Amino acid sequence: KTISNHLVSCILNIPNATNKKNEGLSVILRADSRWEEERYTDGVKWKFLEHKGPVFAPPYEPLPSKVNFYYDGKKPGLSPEAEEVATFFAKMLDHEYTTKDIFRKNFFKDWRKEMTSEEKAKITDLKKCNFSEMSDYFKAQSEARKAMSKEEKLVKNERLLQEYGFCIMDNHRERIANFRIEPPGLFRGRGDHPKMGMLKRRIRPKDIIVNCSKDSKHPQPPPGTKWKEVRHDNKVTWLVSWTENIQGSIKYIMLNPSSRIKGEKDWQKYETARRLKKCVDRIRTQYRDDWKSKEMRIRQRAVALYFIDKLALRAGNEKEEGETADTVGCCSLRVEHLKLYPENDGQEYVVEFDFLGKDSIRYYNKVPVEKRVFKNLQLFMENKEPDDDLFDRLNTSILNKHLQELMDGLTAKVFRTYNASITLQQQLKELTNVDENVPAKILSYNRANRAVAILCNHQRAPPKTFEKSMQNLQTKIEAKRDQLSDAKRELKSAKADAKVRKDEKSKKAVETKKKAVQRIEEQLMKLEVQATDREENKQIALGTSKLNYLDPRISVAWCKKWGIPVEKIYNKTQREKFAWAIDMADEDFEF
Ligand SMILES: *[C@@H]1O[C@H](CO)[C@@H](O)[C@H](O)[C@H]1NC(C)=O
Ligand SMILES: *[C@@H]1O[C@H](CO)[C@@H](O)[C@H](O)[C@H]1NC(C)=O
Ligand SMILES: *[C@@H]1O[C@H](CO)[C@@H](O)[C@H](O)[C@H]1NC(C)=O
Ligand SMILES: *[C@@H]1O[C@H](CO)[C@@H](O)[C@H](O)[C@H]1NC(C)=O
Ligand SMILES: CC(=O)N[C@H]1CO[C@H](CO)[C@@H](O)[C@@H]1O
Repeated sequence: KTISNHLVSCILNIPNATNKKNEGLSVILRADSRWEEERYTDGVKWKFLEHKGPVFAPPYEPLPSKVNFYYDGKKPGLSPEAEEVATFFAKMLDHEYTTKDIFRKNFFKDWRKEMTSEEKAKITDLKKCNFSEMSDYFKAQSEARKAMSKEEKLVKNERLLQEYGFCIMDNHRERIANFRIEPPGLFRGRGDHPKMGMLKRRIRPKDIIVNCSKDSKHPQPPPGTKWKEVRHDNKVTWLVSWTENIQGSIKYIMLNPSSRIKGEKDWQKYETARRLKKCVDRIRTQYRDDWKSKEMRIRQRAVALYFIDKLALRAGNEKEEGETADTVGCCSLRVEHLKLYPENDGQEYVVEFDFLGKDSIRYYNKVPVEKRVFKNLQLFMENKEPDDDLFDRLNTSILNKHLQELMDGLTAKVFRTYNASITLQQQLKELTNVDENVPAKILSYNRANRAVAILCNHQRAPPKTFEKSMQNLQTKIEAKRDQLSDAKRELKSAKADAKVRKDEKSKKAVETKKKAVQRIEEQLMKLEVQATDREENKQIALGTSKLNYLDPRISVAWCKKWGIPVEKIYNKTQREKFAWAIDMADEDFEF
């Protein structure tokens, strides 16, 4: 690997690399070996793991006595436990949640559990509770925090980060992703979650399971407390775990995406997609044959697979627990989600899809399909009611099992990753123009990205600030245009002047003015490209595909090939996540 590779990793991987000379050196050494080290077998993830354990949420600070809670116009006073839970509600008072019946009911029920029996007897109706003084107090506090200097906040965060934010895994010092434990509060959940408003309990040392190696310096619990358990399991990658009380799910503290272990997982994902590239022709031939199968279950499976391949549909309904919205995936499509348009003037066979996909995002698409698929769909829909399953002989587990048989590690997601990545690579080849300057090339890059995001249905409502920020940009462009005409006028008069005087000084003045015009022209062009980019990006969410479906090596290779700084296409978080690709990909990488 070249020195430049090392420098890139050095600059990208390490906070404050520039002002920590010694550390910079160790980083260079690390970057050298990180992605090329031997991997363990038998599911072993590490041989040595040492860390400091989690950072707990700060303890509850009781309210000053001047801040009161009112019940039915009186001041009942609250025990510290009941007061703490009341503050969670007070902090959310301006939020729509606190007007929702389920939220209020769940909160009140859990709050009462924290009350003394006297409080319980007195406080029986949430409607009679007045939290406004508490709420005002927290608003004032939050203003005060905002006023606290940025410097102070940075120093505090940096200190915690240095102490708790890193672990030693084998020979590397790695960033930990989420070493702070979330403070207690009220559960929100997505959409109309039936558990919203419930009390999310404070996590204490006795809830915590620590994982580290036997021969490491074990993390110490805060004085006077004990961990629930200390384990030494090197077949898992988490450092700390606990069970949260709302859904009963296990939470983990893991390494940052920039770590070797996460990078490796990401890398494997894209390698699987590259393996699909090699066998996708065989898979396609097979499912086309299966459209003619005598067995209905095989025909249904083959049509579903065609949708997954061609339309990048998800396999099943991956619902969040408690999500009540009626969302579906390929296997759970119902007759009502499809409309068939038979031969328009003997032309095409068209299917119209309209359903709610993951996160309740509407999927709408009207696509031509092959005749055999169309005929099969007609058959599947025969004698069915609108709310009957389209694929009555298929479910997600059958489909996933079949995918596994076709290729080791194959899931519906792999088709998405494969198609998104290969499409990006093709689009980049098509759209990048050798003669363009850097801003224009970046515009081409973003356009290639948008083509992929549209393919994956990653759309969004235009951001609320869109019009305003667009206006600001237009104002800047106008100002730059004025500046340009001024500069051109000055150049013209300098030229006229030089013609008369014919001396060295006036010739120099012409050169200077010429350069100024050029510089302003470039700045103007940059702004105009930015405006085009923003306009085209109005309804597309680029982040999801960039982060989850596009092999970062394609982008890194493109940057290296055209001399575009990686920072222009990946922000800091993304550069950390893709450190492995930035290190590994050469300019001639092909997906
Ligand atoms: C809540 O209490 C505040 C005083 O802290 C008072 O100004 C306000 O009117 C009360 N709100 C209601 C709805 O009673
Ligand atoms: C990717 O998906 C699009 C949209 O369905 C399809 O037209 C295209 O053929 C696919 N490309 C590859 C290489 O699979
Ligand atoms: C899927 O279908 C198979 C065969 O009909 C059945 O054994 C299995 O339990 C089903 N799985 C689910 C999750 O419904
Ligand atoms: C980088 O972009 C992602 C979207 O992909 C965003 O969520 C994140 O906040 C950004 N990070 C920084 C440091 O700007
Ligand atoms: C390598 C090692 O020490 N593994 C231990 C990890 O912890 C589990 C219990 O949580 C033990 O069963 C393993 O032996």
